[in-house]
Amino acid sequence: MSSKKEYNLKSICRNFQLTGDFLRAAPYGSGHINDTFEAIFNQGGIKVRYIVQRINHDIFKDPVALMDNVHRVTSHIHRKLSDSGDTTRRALSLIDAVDGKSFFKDNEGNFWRTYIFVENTKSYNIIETADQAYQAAKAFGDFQKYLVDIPGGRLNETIPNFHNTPKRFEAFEKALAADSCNRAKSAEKEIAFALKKKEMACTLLRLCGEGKIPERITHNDTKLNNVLLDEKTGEAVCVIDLDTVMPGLALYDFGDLVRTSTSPAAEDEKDLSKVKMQMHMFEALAKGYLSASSSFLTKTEIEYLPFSGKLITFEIGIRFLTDYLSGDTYFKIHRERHNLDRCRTQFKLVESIESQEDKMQEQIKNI
Ligand code: ADP
Ligand code: GN1
Ligand code: MG
Repeated sequence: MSSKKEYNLKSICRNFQLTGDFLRAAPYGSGHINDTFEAIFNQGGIKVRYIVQRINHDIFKDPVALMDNVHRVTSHIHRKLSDSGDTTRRALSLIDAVDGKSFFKDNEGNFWRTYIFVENTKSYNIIETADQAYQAAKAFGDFQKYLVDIPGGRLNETIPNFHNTPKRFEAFEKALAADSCNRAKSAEKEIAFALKKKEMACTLLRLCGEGKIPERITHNDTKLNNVLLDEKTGEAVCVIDLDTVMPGLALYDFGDLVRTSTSPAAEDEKDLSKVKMQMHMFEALAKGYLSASSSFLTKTEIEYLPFSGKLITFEIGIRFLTDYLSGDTYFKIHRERHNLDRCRTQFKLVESIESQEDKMQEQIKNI
């Protein structure tokens, strides 16, 4: 859903422990879920930026539990990085609200949070070089590694069944049966594609049920623009967008990296001939991810790395299609049929991965 609502950022910022004079704030980034702003303050003659976000509470039903996770995860990683001298660039840092909480709830029931702005970095919507793929995958691998020993018990599930592909498929079938916006006719090819591939949906959950792959703490939204790379050196600096950090499967994270970091086309590219899984990007992703995670991954997890790319791309494709059929109530859209365009690129990529799966498997063996 596109959100056009205006907020008084100056007054929202007053509720956080921010020093200096508020100068201005403006929408920032290209996330599909939250409302993100950069807020600029004058601190002793220097302009300092913050990221101020309104949590989408239609999607995240329990923002307090979510912020509890974010607080635990960021504090834990800060402790691990405490000797680096660079903690506030290497991990997200929350600015407390005036009352000491990690969020502020406004009169309309909106939940807000503020982060230190991680400067001199860039986030990419489209992968450009193999080194970026390596860096991004290494960063998410390190992220999983840091969280292996997070204290305090199981993290809250901020969206239950987030990567439960069979449940995602059921939701698609329901939206199709209802066809509440009369859109199924305009997506016949995509619907047929999804129905034909239904079978693969349950693979990872089955392996998990059989005890072949374990539950871990995972990020669950590892798309390329959720990691900030140093704008000069290109090194991965900071993993962001922690709303979905919760118990999950390591393969969900690797799969979403394959989805977002192997094709040279945008997620919503209309020219499908541009959409393809590029082997050299996959190789870089696998090397980067395994450089951080090979110490803890099981044999089966490693074996299913190529498959995970296909599955997660299929899953997100189904989610875009479901949202298109249901009238675009979940993902922000910026043009007509935006979700259908996004679905098409995903399904094209599924085909591309499928046609190269054997080679991808070979690649993993070589690494
Ligand atoms: P969404 O859940 O809507 O995707 P994100 O948390 O990913 O929201 O933030 C949206 C964008 O804002 C990111 O893609 C990134 O470009 C930018 N961003 C978020 N947090 C920071 C930060 N602490 N420093 C710099 N940029 C950030
Ligand atoms: C959303 O928040 P953002 O834009 O990083 C979505 C992901 C999808 C992604 C598709 C909470 O991610 O699951 O893979 O869009 N996040 C949520 O681009 O649903
Ligand atoms: Mg994001």
